[in-house]
Amino acid sequence: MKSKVALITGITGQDGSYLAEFLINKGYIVHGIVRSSSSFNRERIDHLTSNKEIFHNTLFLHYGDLIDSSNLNRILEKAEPDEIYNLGAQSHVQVSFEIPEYSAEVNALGTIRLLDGIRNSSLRTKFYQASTSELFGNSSTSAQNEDTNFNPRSPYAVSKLYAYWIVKNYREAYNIFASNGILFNHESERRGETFVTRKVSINVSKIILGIINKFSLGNLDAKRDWGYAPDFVEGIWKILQSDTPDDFVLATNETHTVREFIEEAFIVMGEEIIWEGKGLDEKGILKKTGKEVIDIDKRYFRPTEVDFLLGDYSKAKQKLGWEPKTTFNELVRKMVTYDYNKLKISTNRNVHIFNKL
Ligand code: NAP
Ligand code: G4F
Repeated sequence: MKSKVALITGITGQDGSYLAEFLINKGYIVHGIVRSSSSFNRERIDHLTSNKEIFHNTLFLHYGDLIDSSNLNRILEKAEPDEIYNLGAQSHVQVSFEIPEYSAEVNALGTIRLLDGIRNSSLRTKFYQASTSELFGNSSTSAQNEDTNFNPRSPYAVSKLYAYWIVKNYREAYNIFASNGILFNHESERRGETFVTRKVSINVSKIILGIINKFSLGNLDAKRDWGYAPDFVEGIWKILQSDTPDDFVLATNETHTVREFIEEAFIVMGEEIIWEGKGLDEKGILKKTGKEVIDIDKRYFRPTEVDFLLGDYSKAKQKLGWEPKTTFNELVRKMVTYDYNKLKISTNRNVHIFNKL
């Protein structure tokens, strides 16, 4: 039987790298779009590209960018995908306040460039759009589902709202199989290092290893519904295996503050953190030693914040048979253990080299 062909934008990112692995294991031929860069930006797919068997037969990389339609059209023509996963994005909420126009260019217009490429071709491809719980903003203090109102609170969220609606419009207007996955936060050992969970797992590990004394954070009271990226990647694939195109929330239906994530990260390392002070003067202190390990820096606060996210994934459970598998505590443990072990190995190596000098 002929293998299915998938095209992934954002293949070098957290989700793109897990999805590439997932699809290759399912027997797909995978094409991925990578951005040209002066330094190496394929670390997350290195294990795939360094496997000759995979790199010669099942994984094909193309230079490209979501801001370049002629290139995207050429890639569509060359790859002839059965499924397109549009995961590429300027995905950092805080950064989107600094580069709002670029964020819209990539996230909003990038999506229409792909959809229009499909519309103007003879391709009968399915299209997945990486929509986000950021669309909800502060619209609801109870669990959010596919019927909850949107109230985007950042240039990132507004750019993703355009993408969400243009997917629905092209589905209705041109009968394109296009679906939105409205995904709540999902994290992993491959999470970008400037997102709060990974920032915490790396810096807690560094503190325990004595590499740094303390680090700074912003709003500790924001609540997020945090899941594990590999679980969510399976849901992304299931969304496109459905008979009809539709929009689905993927979440864990549990919410935790940034503060709780930090507390759990220290627990994994056998430490307890206590909090002293208020607002910008708040400090995180290790109970055993009284050492200050966290302070607050106003640079990390956003002009407009999303205070509360909690997802109701009942529709995905019922229609796709999808459920998250990894609990909050397991997620924190996986991330902290990974970073601690990785840093420990490199610290030992550095000490070894230093001792030899
Ligand atoms: P990520 O790690 O930041 O990866 C983003 C990917 O997009 C990277 O491969 C990046 O390439 C690529 N990219 C950036 N600008 C591009 C451009 N102009 N043209 C083509 N590619 C470009 O993001 P993620 O966490 O995997 O998330 C995947 C998608 O899901 C994103 O669209 C994100 O907005 C959305 N989402 C994520 C979450 C979450 O919690 N992770 C939740 C909801 C929705 P480089 O490697 O070259 O930078
Ligand atoms: O980790 P974050 O930067 O993720 P955020 O803003 O929730 O966005 C992520 O999830 C979205 C889905 O809901 C995706 F669409 C999006 O692409 C991205 O993957 O921040 C989480 C929370 C925020 O409330 C932020 O204010 O953590 C708070 N925070 C506190 N201190 C911090 C920091 N965030 C970051 N990045 N860095 C800090 O020092």
